[in-house]
Amino acid sequence: MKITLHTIEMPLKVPFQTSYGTYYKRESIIVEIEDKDGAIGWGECVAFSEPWYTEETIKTSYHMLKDFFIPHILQHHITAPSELNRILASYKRNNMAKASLENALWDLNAKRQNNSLAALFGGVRKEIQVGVVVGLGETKEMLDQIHAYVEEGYNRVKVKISPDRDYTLLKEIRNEFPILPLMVDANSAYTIHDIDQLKRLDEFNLLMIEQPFGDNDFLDHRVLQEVMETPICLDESIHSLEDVKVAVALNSCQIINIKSGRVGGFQESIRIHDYCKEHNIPVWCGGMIETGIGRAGNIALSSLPNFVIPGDVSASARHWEEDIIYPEITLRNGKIDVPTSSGIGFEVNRNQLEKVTVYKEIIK
Ligand code: OSB
Ligand code: MG
Repeated sequence: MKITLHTIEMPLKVPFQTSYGTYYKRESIIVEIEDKDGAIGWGECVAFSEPWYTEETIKTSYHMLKDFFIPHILQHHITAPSELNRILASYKRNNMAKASLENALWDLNAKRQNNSLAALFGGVRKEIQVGVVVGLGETKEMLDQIHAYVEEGYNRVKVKISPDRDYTLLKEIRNEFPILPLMVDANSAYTIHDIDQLKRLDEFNLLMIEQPFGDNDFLDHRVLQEVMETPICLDESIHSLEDVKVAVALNSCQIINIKSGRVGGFQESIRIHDYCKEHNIPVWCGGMIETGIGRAGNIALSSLPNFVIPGDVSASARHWEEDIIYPEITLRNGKIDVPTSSGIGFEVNRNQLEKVTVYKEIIK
């Protein structure tokens, strides 16, 4: 097995502002695994350049992959993706680095079996409903963006909020879009002291509010959910099935956002999906401003039965002038087709990958 890490850098079409700060470009690590027969699997590390969303960064992930995870799997000849998370459990956390490797192994295994990733996961949908995220900005700009996305066919819009941009902004959005399926994401910008301010958002008939409080604040989220009608969805709080069990037991939320990077790979994502299905907790697939490689995995995951809410799985053109896969991901009647060809179901555009690569290394 030969494993290559491609560190890439892609400019975002439009800077993306969250309550953490503004993302101008996307640095990312693309993991390429080639087996002895020349079959190739692809994975994408979704850590960001700064440790805002979780503690991982592109550099810490690179260190984990190069110095621990890849040497470990090469030395022990590990090829089964479903086993990887358990095998690497003695290395603490660093879930995004683990996921990039595991997900590449899933793609490789699917291709070896000539099966699609969605089929391997037990997916049931031929197409998935999709949503899109609008970052913070001038209200007028945000309204224009929402108009354009609704026009393109997106059937759910998520808007980033923060304590100084919530009620008035949502009032204006609701005036223009009274029945649009709308939700908000606070990215941990509030604390328990803001409960009264958050309760006012109930009047906007939001699908959910995502991660109002910090990632460890299971108890505070429970207190908020007791007094707020809008369902709470947890994103940053969920790193494993264990976290989901705590959230469900405490009634900290009613909905879970699954991101394979945050939970350490597709296998843990499927376990969470299954648990939530059993406990009547709807799930949806989050986004990490991925290239088409990461997004392709998100599409396959979203084909599972309990992904009942449109996710942040937008088209290639949402963030990129040119994606590194072909065909690019596009909407058809507000939906994305789940590929049936083998693996992630898209080809990697080697030319484009080379163009955006800043550093390439084979790890032994
Ligand atoms: O909370 O979902 C989030 C982007 C950066 C950091 C956190 C989040 C996001 C998104 C994803 O909202 C948007 C996308 O992938 O298009
Ligand atoms: Mg979020």
